[in-house]
Amino acid sequence: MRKKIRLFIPVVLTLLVLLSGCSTKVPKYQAKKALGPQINYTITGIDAGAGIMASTQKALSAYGLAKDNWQLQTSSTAAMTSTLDKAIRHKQPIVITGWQPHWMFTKYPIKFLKDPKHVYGKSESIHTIVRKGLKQDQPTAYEMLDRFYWTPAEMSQVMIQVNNGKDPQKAAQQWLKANPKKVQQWTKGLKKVSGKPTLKLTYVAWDSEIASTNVVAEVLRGLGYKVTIQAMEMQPMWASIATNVADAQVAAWLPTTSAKFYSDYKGQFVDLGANLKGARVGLAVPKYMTNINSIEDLLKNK
Ligand code: PBE
Repeated sequence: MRKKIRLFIPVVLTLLVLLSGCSTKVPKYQAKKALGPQINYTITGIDAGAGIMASTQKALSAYGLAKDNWQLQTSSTAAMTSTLDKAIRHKQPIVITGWQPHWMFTKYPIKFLKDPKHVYGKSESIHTIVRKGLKQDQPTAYEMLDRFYWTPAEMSQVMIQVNNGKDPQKAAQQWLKANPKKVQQWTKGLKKVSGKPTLKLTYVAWDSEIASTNVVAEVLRGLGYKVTIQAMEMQPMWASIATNVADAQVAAWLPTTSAKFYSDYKGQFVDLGANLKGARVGLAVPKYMTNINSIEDLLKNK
């Protein structure tokens, strides 16, 4: 008897959890109804400091969405992608702040919304930004950083490994081992430095920047440097380069996403140009939201 009860309790509890889950479930996406009320006029965003959040605030006013009750919810990349995951499993409506390169576009069937007013810019590049004086102080590191350039597909290979749980440094080491031609391009003719000079790279812990920063750090270590990498918010990252506290960052999404910091710190850093071209930033929705293809489609009377 006792044994039976012991078995019974977990079964009942599981059923209760399942049932309560059913009753609170957000309905599936209803293509024939206005989208706003289905999701409380809410765009699911990421961390407050991100450029995509500032751009989305601009989009809210540029497209008249703010007047239409729309709001942007601050969270984090991890929280946003898990909310997206849940919505997609239940075919629920959702609007997120999305960008590429990122594994969200390979893992989930999502699409960018058209941005006819180009609030998010047409296309973004990721630039390498170094401190003033690095060229004189550490010409080898400067040269390598100046050459560093890869494609969204290459960056994604590292990002996916990290998303699958691999340690970022290990993922970077393995990628470099598998891509000797790239390493060759970035380091050809550069002599290993002696005396283990130190270098500090700063970054924001977005998946893309975790990948690129670790790859660059490993290459510089191979050239004889003692490299530390430090994650921080976007504003301190730009400040760290401007005040010579750090040597370089490879995380500047331009011309739109990091525009504020680029102009705030203008003249206090050296822009080595794009290390990746073809990045993209905007709003995104699951592909099953077939009626929603442009930011303008979020409006009530659309
Ligand atoms: N992101 C990813 C960043 C840049 C890299 C698009 C989330 C942002 O500032 O919005």
